[in-house]
Amino acid sequence: MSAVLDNDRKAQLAGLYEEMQPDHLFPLWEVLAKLVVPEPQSPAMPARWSYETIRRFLLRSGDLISAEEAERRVLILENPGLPGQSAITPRLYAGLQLILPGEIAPCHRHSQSALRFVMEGEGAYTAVDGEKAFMNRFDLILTPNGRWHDHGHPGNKPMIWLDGLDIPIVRYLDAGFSDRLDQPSFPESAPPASTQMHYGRNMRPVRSMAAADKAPDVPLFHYPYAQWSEALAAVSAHDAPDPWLGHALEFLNPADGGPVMATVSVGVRLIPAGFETGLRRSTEGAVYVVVEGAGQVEVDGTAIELAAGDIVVVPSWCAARWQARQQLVLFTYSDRGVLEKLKLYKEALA
Ligand code: 1HN
Repeated sequence: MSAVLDNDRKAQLAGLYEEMQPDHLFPLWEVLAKLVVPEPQSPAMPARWSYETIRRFLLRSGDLISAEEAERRVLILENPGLPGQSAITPRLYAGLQLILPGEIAPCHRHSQSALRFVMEGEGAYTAVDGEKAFMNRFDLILTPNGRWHDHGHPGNKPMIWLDGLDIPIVRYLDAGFSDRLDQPSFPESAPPASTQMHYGRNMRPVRSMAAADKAPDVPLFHYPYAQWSEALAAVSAHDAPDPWLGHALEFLNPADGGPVMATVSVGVRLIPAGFETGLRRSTEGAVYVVVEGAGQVEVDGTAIELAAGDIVVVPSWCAARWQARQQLVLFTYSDRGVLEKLKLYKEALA
């Protein structure tokens, strides 16, 4: 409320507020300016985590609790501006998960949609509705909402991946359900990589109408590094980089050509050595993983140094500029698809 009021009216208003409080009523004019802001003022802060630091604590957790006991042995990357919210942006979650040789992370399903991005190791799998995807470094694996999923590790070295989920979105929408299966692993339903062969080559199965069953909304759940890195390298060899993004590719859901999942958009970037992007703000809140290279990102005027393995968050409407000293390859996920669907996606470029 901006008007200047005399003390008598102020006191009367204060009395009024106090009297209406038991009836759960509150005057809009006291909060309107906070509710309707001229531009986004995210409570989230730009931040960076170093992989080596997280890894050290994660391995210590591995000595103390099993994947089975923990259900998922994960350290949450908590945004310093959102304490206690299990959130890296107001709308997204990030964590690093450790699975040790011989372990199983038991089968469950939930309304939250998840991605995995492999940081280290090989030989573990994620099974989605009983189909295993064996995971290699820098592969993207999805567990779309409502699908049964378990992880197992028949290999011989610790395996660590980034989990990106839409937990805050589902919480905000009061739409969370979950179940645990009464056995640790879902019974094998298809050979490993079966869906990759059906959907991962820019093709899809065709069946006679009598035989057609309904394909899931999100059929493909494994996007191997070997494929995306080849595409990104080819694109960067031929195109001029986008002035604000560098070379940028988005992973698609082959069923509809949209973001991989309704709530999470995922992509990769390549910023050539010596390249500096323009300053860009957007309403998406985005998480970045440095896959390779070195450089910095300036966020709202503060420089954040970037080295391989670093994880960085750029909240909504923070101005970001990327600079590559050595060619930077980034993995990124955000809520852009949600904002676009809701007609709330906006960018400002300088
Ligand atoms: C989950 O299901 C996994 O399946 C990882 O690996 C992290 C964080 C919150 C809720 C569910 C997983 C999760 C999660």
